[in-house]
Amino acid sequence: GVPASLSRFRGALVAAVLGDCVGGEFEGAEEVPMESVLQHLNSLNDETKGNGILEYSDDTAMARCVVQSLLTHAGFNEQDMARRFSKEYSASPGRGYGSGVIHVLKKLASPQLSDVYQPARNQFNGRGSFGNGGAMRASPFALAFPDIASVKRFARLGAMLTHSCSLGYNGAVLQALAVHLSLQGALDLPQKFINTLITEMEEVEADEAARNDARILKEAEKPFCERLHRVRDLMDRSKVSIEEVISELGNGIAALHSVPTAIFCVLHCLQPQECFPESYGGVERTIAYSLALGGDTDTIACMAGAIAGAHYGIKAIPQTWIKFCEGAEDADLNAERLHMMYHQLSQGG
Ligand code: R7I
Ligand code: MG
Ligand code: MG
Repeated sequence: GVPASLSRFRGALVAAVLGDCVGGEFEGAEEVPMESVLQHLNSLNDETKGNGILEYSDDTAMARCVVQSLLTHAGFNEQDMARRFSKEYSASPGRGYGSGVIHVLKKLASPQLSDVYQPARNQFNGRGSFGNGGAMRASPFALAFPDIASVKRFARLGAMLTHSCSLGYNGAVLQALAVHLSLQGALDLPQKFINTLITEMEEVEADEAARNDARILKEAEKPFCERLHRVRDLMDRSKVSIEEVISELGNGIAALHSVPTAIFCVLHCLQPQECFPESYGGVERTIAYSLALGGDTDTIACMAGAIAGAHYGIKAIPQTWIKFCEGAEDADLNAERLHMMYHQLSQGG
């Protein structure tokens, strides 16, 4: 496909919603047999049902706020984005938010608040959250800004509104970078794709705050780089079991245990495999595989969906799945608007 084509934008934003909606079924499950996954996904082909019956969760609710804010201001505005997060939460608090982040969202509603980054800094005894809530909504930054420096900068700031620990916001940077590269067609060369991510994250994690957090939390010196090396090692192997993926990369609610995992899901599913029906295209394989890992399935499938959707484009997404998932058609319309913003910014330099 053509780099940064409309089809890629639509694929990215729609597949993220699908991953969230269909992944909700298995969130928190310890073991998910592929058979159950395929059965669940097969039920989406029942044409007598549909009409948005699978609801989206916090992942999509917050991503929609990011999209609306970026479009309204033709760029990043932290006050506005923070206000949208808190409004969305108070309008629909039952979307499955993390138990820590709801305190931030409540504080962000206060009109007296002068520093919108402050509530996030107070989380978890002042170190900030390392949950994947920043990363799960980071994809739209890659669809709004054509230049890689802006993608990194604004994905980080957007995440810091709720996640001030570097292990949280750097997960958002990594997710946005993966979508950014995928939009350019970088997954045509998977080795180069992972190497580029490692090179970029080397620079991101050289930061003083990141080194400090890694030391305090007893992680590797550059935690995301270390995980990306594990992704590269697993990619090179001919057979990898689900158990190995979970033990090497994780499937949990921490950004460190889910963003590299989502990237692996995409890479692992680039080729057809025996465990999937022959009719499955790349987006279906990627989402199915993400669910079969269990754990934080909605979020891993949402992030993997965005990266895969940017690679395969909207043609790879079954229309019946779109019909079943709340917010998927909205995402398709928003993708068109983001595509316009991206190309306007890239012409403006
Ligand atoms: O990161 P967050 O928005 O949660 C996102 C997840 C996704 O899976 C969504 O689909 C939804 O289900 O929730 O919310 P946070 O509350 O910031 O973080 C999530 C959880 O990670 C917290 O409730 C904690 O259990 C854990 N956590 C931490 N635990 C100890 N110390 C996050 N940061 C810390 C920490 O610093
Ligand atoms: Mg969720
Ligand atoms: Mg989740």
